[in-house]
Amino acid sequence: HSVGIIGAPFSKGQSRDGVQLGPDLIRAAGLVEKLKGQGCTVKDYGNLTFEEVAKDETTGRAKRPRAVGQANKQLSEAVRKIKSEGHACVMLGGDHSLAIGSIHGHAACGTQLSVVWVDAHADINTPLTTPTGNIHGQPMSYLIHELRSKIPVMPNFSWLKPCIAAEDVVYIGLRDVDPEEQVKKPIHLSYDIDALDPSLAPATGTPVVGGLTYREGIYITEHICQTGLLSAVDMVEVNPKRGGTDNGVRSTVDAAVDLLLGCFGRVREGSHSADYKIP
Ligand code: DIR
Ligand code: MN
Ligand code: MN
Ligand code: MN
Repeated sequence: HSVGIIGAPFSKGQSRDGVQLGPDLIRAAGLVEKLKGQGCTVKDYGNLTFEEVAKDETTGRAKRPRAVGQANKQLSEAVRKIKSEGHACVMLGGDHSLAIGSIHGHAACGTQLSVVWVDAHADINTPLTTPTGNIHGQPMSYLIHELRSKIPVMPNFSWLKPCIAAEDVVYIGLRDVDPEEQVKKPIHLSYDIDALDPSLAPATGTPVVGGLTYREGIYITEHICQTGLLSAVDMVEVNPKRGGTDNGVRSTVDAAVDLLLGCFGRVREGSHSADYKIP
């Protein structure tokens, strides 16, 4: 696998401080070295930088639309570039509003995508119906063709056009686990760490009891790897300020790294040599 990594230290799609630390934390846990150790070629494109937006009033109920729109425009362009250079793209978040730009940039390569959304939450509220106003609970609504008429005009979102068909979205982890259906299109895997059980991944802004086990969480990545169709991955919502203890933070970050390794060929049966090839 040839992997391109882009960090997006952005938190304004929700209200809790800390999730912007995710990209550097996941790197510090050895992601690049471990991917190389299992035979991947890795290019790290570094972190995006985001400018402050002075006045950012709500649109409908959606909070901080200008900051979120601008950050996702930058991310979309970065992902598009990484895909055009031939890599599987890994986007390290940051909060889940970043799936807007990540999926849009991936889709800009021209192929119809399928999206596998692994999350405790569906993240398909619209800016008018959201109960919290947080855009990390809304990204799917901006991306799906069928919901276009439900989305108002928003500042810094004019670049965004829906690019996913509703029938091409698979949800996993909505506290009702289904193995994903057969998909033939390139896969965009969007992994919210809160899909995992909080006992395993407590360092996240909105933990919900009854989540995926380590085994279930990793199984999804291994299965998707084996399809040979994985084209981009988001790993989002790791927040070291919400973990409670150092151990809680460590286990969350380690889980994020293991999920990404599973995406790119690691198998739990043990360590094969670096030149081991996924059949
Ligand atoms: C909630 C929380 N449904 C919202 N969403 C989260 O704000 O719309 N998504 N945390 O991952
Ligand atoms: Mn989410
Ligand atoms: Mn979630
Ligand atoms: Mn593979």
